Amino acid sequence: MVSFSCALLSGALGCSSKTTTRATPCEPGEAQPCITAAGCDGLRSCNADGNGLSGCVCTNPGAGGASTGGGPSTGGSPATGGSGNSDSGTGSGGIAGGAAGTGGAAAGGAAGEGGAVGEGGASGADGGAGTAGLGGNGGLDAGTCPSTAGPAMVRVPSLAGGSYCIDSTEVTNDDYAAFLTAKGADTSGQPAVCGFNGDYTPSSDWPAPSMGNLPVRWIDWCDARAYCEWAGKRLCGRIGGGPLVRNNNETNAGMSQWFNACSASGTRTYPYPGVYVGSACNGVDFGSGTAIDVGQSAACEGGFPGIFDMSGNVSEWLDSCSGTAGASDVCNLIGGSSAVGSTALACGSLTSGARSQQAPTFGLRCCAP
Ligand SMILES: [Ca+2]
Ligand SMILES: [Ca+2]
Repeated sequence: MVSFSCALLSGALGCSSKTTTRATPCEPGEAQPCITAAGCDGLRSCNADGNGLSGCVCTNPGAGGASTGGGPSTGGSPATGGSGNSDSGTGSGGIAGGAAGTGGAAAGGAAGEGGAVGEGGASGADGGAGTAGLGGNGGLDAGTCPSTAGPAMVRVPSLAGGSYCIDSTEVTNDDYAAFLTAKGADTSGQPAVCGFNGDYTPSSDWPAPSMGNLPVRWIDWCDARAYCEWAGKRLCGRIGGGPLVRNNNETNAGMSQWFNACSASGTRTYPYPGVYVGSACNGVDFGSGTAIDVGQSAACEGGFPGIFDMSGNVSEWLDSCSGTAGASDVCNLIGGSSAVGSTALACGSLTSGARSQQAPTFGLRCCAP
């Protein structure tokens, strides 16, 4: 048997591991570019058993969803479309579109970007006979996101085929003030690593009158964790549950909730398509010099629709720490802040602080579940 490295060929030819000697067709969890007739830009991931690839997760809205049916066209009937629900993200119409797609070319719909915001129905209506079933999403139907407190959440697809929720914006001063009001002086119920944390109050610029929509800053890791828990959410961590492994999988789109959302499942360097745009998100080239109201820059949207300021404004705490000693553990933040430039504003840009550290560029957003 011939064995050769195909690392350099993987993008173009679909080589999916370091050698050709494997018995299985792909490596579980790995991502490969989509190649579809419907112009889908995105990725498909290897199934958990390594015996095949999932449907494509398209990141360009025009392409709708990706294939669950696959296979060559046999002239299927038009997709019937349907109604997507932009509030619940259930994308029921997307399912109809995807079903029609199975009769068409290899482009029917598992988890399309349209589905992420419940627009699957609209995309489904575009599916024509014998072409591609431009369905929305059948994969993002796992219910509504928590909405009891904090920013509205957006449901995004994971490469493994499921989905989860992430706050649409950084947590604001108003959001955080509600948490402090509800908690009062009660800091009980924290994990042992946060035993040092006897106060949830930001260490500077607080109270913050007339700055309600600015992102909360000057909070330590334990404050961020406690806020998310209070809001019925959690600090963004590993897809499927639990923390990330610090400096290991925080920028792996198949594992990291935050990075998958920012990078549109690993297909973008920044939350917006293409190369760095200094005027898009609030970094040093944006010109504000400090944090701005969350969602203020409409150009700083993505990697999935309805999510803002993943790049810049404030760096965001992750559930990713060096150990369990407590205050001295080092924990990572991601996405850069108003104080940094192009490279440090990428989705995969990590910074760090002690678990107890509070700084003017340290903020958060939450994920669920
Ligand atoms: Ca604190
Ligand atoms: Ca940010």
